[in-house]
Amino acid sequence: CNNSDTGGDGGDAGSGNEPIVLGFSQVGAESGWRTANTTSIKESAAEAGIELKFDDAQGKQENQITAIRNFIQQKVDVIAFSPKVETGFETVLKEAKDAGIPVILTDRAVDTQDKTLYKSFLGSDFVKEGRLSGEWLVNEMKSATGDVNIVELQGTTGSAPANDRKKGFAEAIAKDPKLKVIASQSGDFTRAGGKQVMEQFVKANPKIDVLFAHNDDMGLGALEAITAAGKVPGKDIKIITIDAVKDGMQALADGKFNFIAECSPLLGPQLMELVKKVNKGESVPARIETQETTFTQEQAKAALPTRKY
Ligand code: GZL
Repeated sequence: CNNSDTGGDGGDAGSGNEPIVLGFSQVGAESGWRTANTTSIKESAAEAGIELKFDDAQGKQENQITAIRNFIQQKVDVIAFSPKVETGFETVLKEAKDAGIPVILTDRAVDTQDKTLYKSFLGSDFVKEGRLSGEWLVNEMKSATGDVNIVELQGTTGSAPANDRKKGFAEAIAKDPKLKVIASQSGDFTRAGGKQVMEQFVKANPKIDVLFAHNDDMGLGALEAITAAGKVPGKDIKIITIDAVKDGMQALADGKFNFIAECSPLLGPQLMELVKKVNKGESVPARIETQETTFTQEQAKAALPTRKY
């Protein structure tokens, strides 16, 4: 039962007999990061003995809203989800609150004033990831002469990672006026999107010195466009990405990428601990940030053999 239920048809999970029922709405399967995140959630639920109702929204916000409504109808004990975009979830979150079902946000945040609509946010500081990416570039280019032309592949339009990574990166590179973002467009966090937009960037901009991609997958897609244009990735065009999934780390180790800021998808274990606490009505931190690091080419070579995802 959830923390306000008195043993209704939500089962009496509180007595420890019935498993806790968790409804989880996932964004989709757009990237290697997302796949690793889904695996972490499913495996952790099984290990924790939590009954998981998992819905893949296939990249559509309306499917997430429908899934959350279904979870409410099914009277699950706890709802968790990764909101595709920051806005448009307030109504359904109010419905969950009115139904007495606690909600946990994972990975991405919603932009709401009403902080009572969810119990906790578990995920990364995306502004910091963007800032670390920009700081690396400022240092890398400190002795460069003349303008450094940067193109930016943004993540999904309206998503917290896209908004915040862009913000953090821009703040960091503002320290050096020769660093200029000459083009910035969403590739929707996918390889196909990264390739397609980078093809346009290369056509329209004869001098590109740096690509900043909001995730590895768009950077990997962009590699095809860069080599097709006869340029050497990692040398003619330096590439900075975020996530540090295996394929991205391999590209970094191979010298095709130059720097990656890590964003951990392994949120499952911490999520299940939060679910148990919230189900018992225990108080939990409003925000829990994951521990992350950054990688250079040499660090990627050293880390690859033991990389979990
Ligand atoms: C970040 C996550 C982003 C990843 C992308 O926490 O929301 O979505 O950086 C993924 O790879 O698609």
